[in-house]
Amino acid sequence: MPQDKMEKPYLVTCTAPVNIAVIKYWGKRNEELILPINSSLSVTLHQDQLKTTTTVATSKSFHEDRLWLNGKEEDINHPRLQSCLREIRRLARKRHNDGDPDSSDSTGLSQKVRICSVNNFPTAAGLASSAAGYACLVYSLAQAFGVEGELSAIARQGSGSACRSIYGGFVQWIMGNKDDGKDSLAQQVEPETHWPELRIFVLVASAERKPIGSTSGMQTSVQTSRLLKHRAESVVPSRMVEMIEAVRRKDFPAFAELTMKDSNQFHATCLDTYPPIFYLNSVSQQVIHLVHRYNKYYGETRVAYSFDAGPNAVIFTLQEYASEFVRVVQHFFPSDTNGEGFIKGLPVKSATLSEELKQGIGLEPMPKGINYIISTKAGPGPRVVEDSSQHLLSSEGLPKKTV
Ligand code: 2P0
Repeated sequence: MPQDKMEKPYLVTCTAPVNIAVIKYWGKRNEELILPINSSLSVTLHQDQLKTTTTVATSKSFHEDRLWLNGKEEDINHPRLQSCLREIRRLARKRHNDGDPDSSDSTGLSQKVRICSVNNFPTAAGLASSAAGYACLVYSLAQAFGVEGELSAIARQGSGSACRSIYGGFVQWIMGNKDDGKDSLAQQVEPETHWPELRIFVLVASAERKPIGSTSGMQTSVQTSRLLKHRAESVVPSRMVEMIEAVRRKDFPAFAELTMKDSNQFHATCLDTYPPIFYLNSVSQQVIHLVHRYNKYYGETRVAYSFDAGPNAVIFTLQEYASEFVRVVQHFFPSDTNGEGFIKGLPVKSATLSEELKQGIGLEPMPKGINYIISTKAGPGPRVVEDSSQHLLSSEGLPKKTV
């Protein structure tokens, strides 16, 4: 082969999901290895609605590693990205040295990579884009380098919450106690098929960048909040046990109450941080009131909310209550686009609201408080995309025009 002839790259494309924690991770005991101060538990959201897609290309002709995110070339020398690349290459080398005949050949191991990644939702809108992003990166690199096995500890080194996006359904991140982090791993508690009646709605209040990123926010919390220390040591361990039980039993009221209490305590630790951190806004507060008044009206817990490092609410409910509650949201957050386009994702049946229910809730409507709703459910973990027309990189290893 002539020197200047480009060797066609090997391409692999994967997708990975977003996850929403119902027992929150907030605070690290080791910044570099990303080891948390408490365990956490999340629900993986369905990729039909929210996902990251990543293509990894390898070729002998590439002279350097390169990265494109949402259509823009980015610096590949980001320390966390480098940790993930280094760990995958280490595992691939180990597999090769152990003599696995299916592993990449030694020339494959030294090849440079090109990575191209896109989200189908706004980045940094508080929708855990780093979780889906790093889970997808690590899963795709593992495919490209022929690495199998435990990937959550590698994804964790990209972004803590990313380790939970390596699995579908209900997932716990066990904090571990080793200094090297080898026991700080994600584990599936139940698969996505376990609780088909569970419905999830993301109420998108704002698509703006969050004011304080999670990484620096949780650093300040660890340094200044005694409430966070109390939470990690004395609250979360028993909550994890109760939450796992509630999920296993499909006990919605128990699941819902723990979810709301844990979200509230996370935001309380943000307020206990000095200087304080505010992620909730007036729309978030209205959603909290709405959920509690709705549950009170029926005299049982039918709906729960959870908020991450931003003002968007994630609503959990059961299929039988879903259409009425969405109508309630539309009534109390009237919007210009209240009809077509307001609800994206899984269809929601129409429902009528009684005057009694509206009056029972008794809140002042907040026009345009919510931009749109993403209607979804629990979903599976990362997947390989078999259709080669879906690669984000061309056969020359450059982003396709559509990316
Ligand atoms: C969680 N969050 O458990 C919590 C709840 C936000 C609130 O994990 O520094 O982006 O990359 O490990 O994972 C957000 O933090 O932070 C987060 P790093 P990450 O989902």
